[in-house]
Amino acid sequence: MHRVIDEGDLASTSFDIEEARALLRDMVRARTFDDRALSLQRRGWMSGYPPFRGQEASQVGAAHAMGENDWLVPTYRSNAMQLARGVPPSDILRFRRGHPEYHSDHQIPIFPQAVPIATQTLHAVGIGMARNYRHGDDAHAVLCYLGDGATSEGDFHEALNFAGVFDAPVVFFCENNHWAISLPRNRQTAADSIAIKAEAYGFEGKQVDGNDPLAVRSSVESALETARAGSPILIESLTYRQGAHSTSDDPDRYRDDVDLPEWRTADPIERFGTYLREQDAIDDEFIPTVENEVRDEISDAVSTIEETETTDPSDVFDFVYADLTPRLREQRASIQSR
Ligand SMILES: Cc1ncc(C[n+]2csc(CCOP(=O)(O)OP(=O)(O)O)c2C)c(N)n1
Repeated sequence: MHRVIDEGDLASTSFDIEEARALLRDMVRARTFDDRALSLQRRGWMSGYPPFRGQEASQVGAAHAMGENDWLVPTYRSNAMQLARGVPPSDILRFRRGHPEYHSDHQIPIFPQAVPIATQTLHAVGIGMARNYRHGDDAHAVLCYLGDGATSEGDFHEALNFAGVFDAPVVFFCENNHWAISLPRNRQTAADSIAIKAEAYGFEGKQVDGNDPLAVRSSVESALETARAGSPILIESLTYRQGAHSTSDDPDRYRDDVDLPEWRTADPIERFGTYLREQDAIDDEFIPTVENEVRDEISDAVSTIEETETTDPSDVFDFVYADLTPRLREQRASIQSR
């Protein structure tokens, strides 16, 4: 298990100061995006949003470990990771406004966000197996994001089993944020950890302090090397979902005081920011400056989307049924007559 870096100084780690600053910058950028997305949802700009507050170190640390050619297989919760990987905020906002495709011309190897739980684990193994068939080399690995709740789905077990048997170069990056909507981690599995599950499929599983971006980055970097060399691996990143599951959820209904050690629930930005200030790696202006830049970036994205959007509300009827049911036909007609 990678421990929290709480003593010694940055110079004694393998991280240079610029990289440490870049990690903090991307964490602050992600949080500023998250806050803004929540307020946009509250004013009806998009129908729903799943916040990731508290999980920035875990996601940004993992994104920073990825090589240019590594595939990212994300979910609805991994927006911090996608931003840090280079997906423009405007693409994520557009997606949440109902546009299924990313529109920018960026060339990042990335799958669409999965919303059905754990289905993406099978897609990730498929990408990994395709790499083996096509190249048989160590060109790239696949990083597959999933939540703790996904580990109870059959797809998860099928994916890990196939990955083990077919040497799929996949890092299963399980972000254990301790909740699957209202279900706490201790009701998700009776196993001591999620990482231990990898053993049943014949490969390594490890835990990392998901609130420490340096630890996550280092852990994922070595996992990606393992995967590129032909062995899957499971990482359980221990973090905490500070907010609601989504904008349709009220966590006060199912959780009171947090019964977890402080290192697990500590705010990752406060913690890493304090650490970098103590190391004289940043000054007091660093975080507010990033926040202001990102607020401007998102305001521009929102204006551009509003100016260029061509959504027709009746599109929602087009992609589920080949033949609409009578009731849905009526609803579509009613929207079109407005
Ligand atoms: C196959 C499937 N079953 C149920 C749901 C409803 N659902 C949405 S999120 C969620 C909980 C997922 O929890 P976890 O995997 O821990 O991820 P987190 O939301 O905490 O990131 C559930 C059950 C779904 N989206 N897909």
